[in-house]
Amino acid sequence: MSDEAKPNSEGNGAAAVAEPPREKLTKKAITADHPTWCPGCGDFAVLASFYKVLEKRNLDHEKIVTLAGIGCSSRFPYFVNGHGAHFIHGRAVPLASGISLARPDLHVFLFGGDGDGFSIGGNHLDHGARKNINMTYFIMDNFVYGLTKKQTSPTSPIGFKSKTDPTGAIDQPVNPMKKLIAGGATFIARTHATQVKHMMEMIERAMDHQGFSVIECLSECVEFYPDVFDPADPRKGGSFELIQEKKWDNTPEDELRHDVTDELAAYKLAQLPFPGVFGVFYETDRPTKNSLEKKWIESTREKTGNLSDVELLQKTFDRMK
Ligand SMILES: Cc1ncc(C[n+]2csc(CCOP(=O)(O)OP(=O)(O)O)c2C)c(N)n1
Ligand code: SF4
Ligand SMILES: [Mg+2]
Repeated sequence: MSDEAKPNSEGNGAAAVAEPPREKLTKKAITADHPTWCPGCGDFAVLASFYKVLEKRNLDHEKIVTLAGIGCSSRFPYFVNGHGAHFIHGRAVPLASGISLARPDLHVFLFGGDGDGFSIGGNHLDHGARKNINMTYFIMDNFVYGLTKKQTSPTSPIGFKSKTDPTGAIDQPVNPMKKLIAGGATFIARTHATQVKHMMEMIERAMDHQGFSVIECLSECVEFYPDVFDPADPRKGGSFELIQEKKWDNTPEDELRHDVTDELAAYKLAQLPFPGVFGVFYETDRPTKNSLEKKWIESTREKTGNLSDVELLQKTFDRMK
């Protein structure tokens, strides 16, 4: 994990200019439209946690970008006063990748649902992960397609009755943690929308990570799949079991704790039956595409005599004459 916040360590090379003192970023400043989710929807708590993190970390307002695909959860950017876009269903990772690579100085946050991320966008998720493109992707998993009013999603459990499976789902669901580990994501965590403190901690750790960081958050759809996450909610009689991470303190109890850099140990945690455990499953340092591409552009510039983009374009046109 890097000590620096994501965008600044791989900035776009612009010369530093002294800036006037800034006003502190407040929830009021970040709040846009009133959320249109159903009363009680888990997504409200995700939004509240995100506001709190932005406020706490006092990010530069003009550098905050929130992006999303399509779904109830993907309405997220409407409710954040900042740069944002609500893009095509499942295609938010490519959009975020382009923005992240072109503007490494920005904080790129991506929000979406289980359908958007694991179904139609499943392939994009894998490629964003393997390329390790700098962004923080928050997946609000409610085990159902909410916006389109209750179809089976890739995370719906076997037996779930929906409009597409009136007699109960028969297909093996996706295991998000396993998919993300296999895909090559370099920061993978899991949280629950009823646990605001934990959600905030996961968002902060994800945004401090250099690379493709993903958080799966169990966020209840009270309309089409109520109470499904109660087994992990202590207020509803469930248990919210946290991953105990290694402290590397040479104590016997540390032997039993989880090493977040151990891929196989992460798989074992992902294998636990529902509702499983919560926290950071996996984190590794791998060069980001942002940094590799930057090096490649710089070395190409050097080889071409440090010409500007326009000069290079002109040279190409001249060659074609
Ligand atoms: C290309 C395309 N296919 C299908 C749809 C219809 N559609 C919109 S949202 C959605 C699924 C939403 O589910 P999810 O991503 O889990 O979000 P939720 O509403 O549950 O938060 C679907 C199938 C669409 N808008 N575009
Ligand atoms: S339909 Fe479900 S996911 Fe969509 S806003 Fe309502 S409770 Fe939330
Ligand atoms: Mg969903």
